[in-house]
Amino acid sequence: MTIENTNTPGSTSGWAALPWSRLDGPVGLELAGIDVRQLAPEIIHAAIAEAQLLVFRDQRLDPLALTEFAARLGTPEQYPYANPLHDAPYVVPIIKEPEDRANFGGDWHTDTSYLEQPPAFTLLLAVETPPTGGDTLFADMYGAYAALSPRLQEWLDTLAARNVSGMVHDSGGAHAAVAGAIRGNRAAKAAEAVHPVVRVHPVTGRPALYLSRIHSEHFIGLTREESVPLIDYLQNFAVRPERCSRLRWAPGTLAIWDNRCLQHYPLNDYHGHRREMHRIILAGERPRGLFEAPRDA
Ligand SMILES: O=C(O)CCC(=O)C(=O)O
Ligand SMILES: [Fe+2]
Repeated sequence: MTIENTNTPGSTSGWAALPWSRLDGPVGLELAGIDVRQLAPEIIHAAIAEAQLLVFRDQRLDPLALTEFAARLGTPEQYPYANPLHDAPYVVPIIKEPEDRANFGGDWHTDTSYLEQPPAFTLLLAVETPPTGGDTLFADMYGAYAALSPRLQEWLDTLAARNVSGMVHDSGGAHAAVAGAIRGNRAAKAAEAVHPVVRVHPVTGRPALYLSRIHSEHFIGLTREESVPLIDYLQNFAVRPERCSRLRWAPGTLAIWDNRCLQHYPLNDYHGHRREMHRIILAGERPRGLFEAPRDA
């Protein structure tokens, strides 16, 4: 079914007038029976601001159509650590073959937080899915921050963390095996960036926890040894089950998520089966904290 959209762009009634349901859990909105290309970008942006994650089913988007749709929502960027499709330079195939063991992004994270301007949104389209398994979990980083004690919040508000690509992408990195599975680009330059640990969302103005165990190396002004227990604590706290929604994919499922207020975790529970996704990232801004935390050391 195609829906002719006559809603006022940007108003809540824009998406609220569509057939929507919440995912089980605190984040995510599924919009049923819609060809995403019929929706005004303003409606999609308003819905993501509300729900952090949008899910559409049964989308028929070849790589070119996916790119065209993405370019209406934002500015597609090339992802430096994996090779795109030949004829669609912004579309990265994320493939796990039956014989592969590791999966791409296989731990809790927010995308590419070691860049000065990490992507605001990631679009992921399921092309082939295993008979069971291969779901992706999403955790609410507004909720994680809000659930911390006020005195810890106050301290974290002043902290910045150094986020480093090498913790994942170096040959000795935690996820080195994955690079093979996605035909990774080992020649990509190492990247690192210092970002506030509490990030103010540029659209909603809400504070969200912004760090991850696989990217955050240490807090500025603390040693790695001092930082690790706190990073571990915050990572585990952030992704407690009550903060998670779970997305079950099928071919044609398209997810669009906001990296500024979510973490995600693709489950690796389908060995022996193939899973293929097409991925595009959209440019974001430099993360802003509640105030300008120190960015050196
Ligand atoms: O395969 C997935 O479900 C998500 C992989 C991932 O982390 C990403 O595409 O950023
Ligand atoms: Fe990811």
